[in-house]
Amino acid sequence: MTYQLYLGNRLYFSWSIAAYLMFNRFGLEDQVKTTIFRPESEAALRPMLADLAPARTLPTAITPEGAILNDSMAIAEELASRHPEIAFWPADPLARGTARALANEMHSSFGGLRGKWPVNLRTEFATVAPPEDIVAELNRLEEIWTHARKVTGVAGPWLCGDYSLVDAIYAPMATRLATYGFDTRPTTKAYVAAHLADPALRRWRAMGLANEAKLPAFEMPFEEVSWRGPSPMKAIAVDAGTPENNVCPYSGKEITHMLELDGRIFGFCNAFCRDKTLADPEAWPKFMALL
Ligand SMILES: N[C@@H](CCC(=O)N[C@@H](CS)C(=O)NCC(=O)O)C(=O)O
Repeated sequence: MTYQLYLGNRLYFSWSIAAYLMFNRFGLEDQVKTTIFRPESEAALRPMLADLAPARTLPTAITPEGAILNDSMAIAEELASRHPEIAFWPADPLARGTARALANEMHSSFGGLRGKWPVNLRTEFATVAPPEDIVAELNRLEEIWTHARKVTGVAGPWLCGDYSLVDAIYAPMATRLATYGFDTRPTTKAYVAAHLADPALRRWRAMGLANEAKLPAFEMPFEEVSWRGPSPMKAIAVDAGTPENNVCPYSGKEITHMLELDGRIFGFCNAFCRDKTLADPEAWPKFMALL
């Protein structure tokens, strides 16, 4: 069974992050073929999607039968119906209802944050004082995230127990709050930190850093500061040396590109495999197994 998944530039497209996580955080990565669109601006996207009609936005997923799911919640609910063996939603009815309520609120609300404070996985900015309309949305997020944790009694990092669709839906909001330093409220702070440390999100960001251009139309004119998530291990690209491994840890193919980490050299089958690893070595279990 293969799904086609169409997403936007990994650094800037918010709902695309959630859709990527819906497949890759829940073990469906082998059942999905992903295509990334890279418009210079959001306005330039529509003509690029002509072949996906009636879809006009990203993400869009196409089921094996050809149903076009051009909405994040449709993708979420369709995956949950099609894969009852996967815990997309919590099994407990109280947690499941709470998760669904919060996921749908994300989808229908927070227009101020979504409209004016674009997702940016490339960098973080010096803390910006949130304007008045945004303060109300930040307070609302703190309220509903605290509520979800309280009613479901969770001790772990996620909203309603184990990581579920509600967490995938809020992942781009969490990174957005980190990007502008809006993550000051206590529940928000801990929840944002959990997302920034999440290996699946770290892999998405690492692929973005490796493969996506900096696009002025998606950037804000603020001072850049270091990433608020875990600092990546320091590795550098090298042209010479003898790698410890014989084949690429991801593809098993012949080595053409190399990096150095802690004085040790490792090889990969192309620049992308090398560069996504350079961006965040710890995010890649197959590389870490090698290390
Ligand atoms: N309702 C859609 C919204 C998706 C959406 O607005 N995507 C933006 C990019 S993050 C987009 O495609 N914008 C281009 C446009 O509206 O023309 C969903 O939940 O997936």
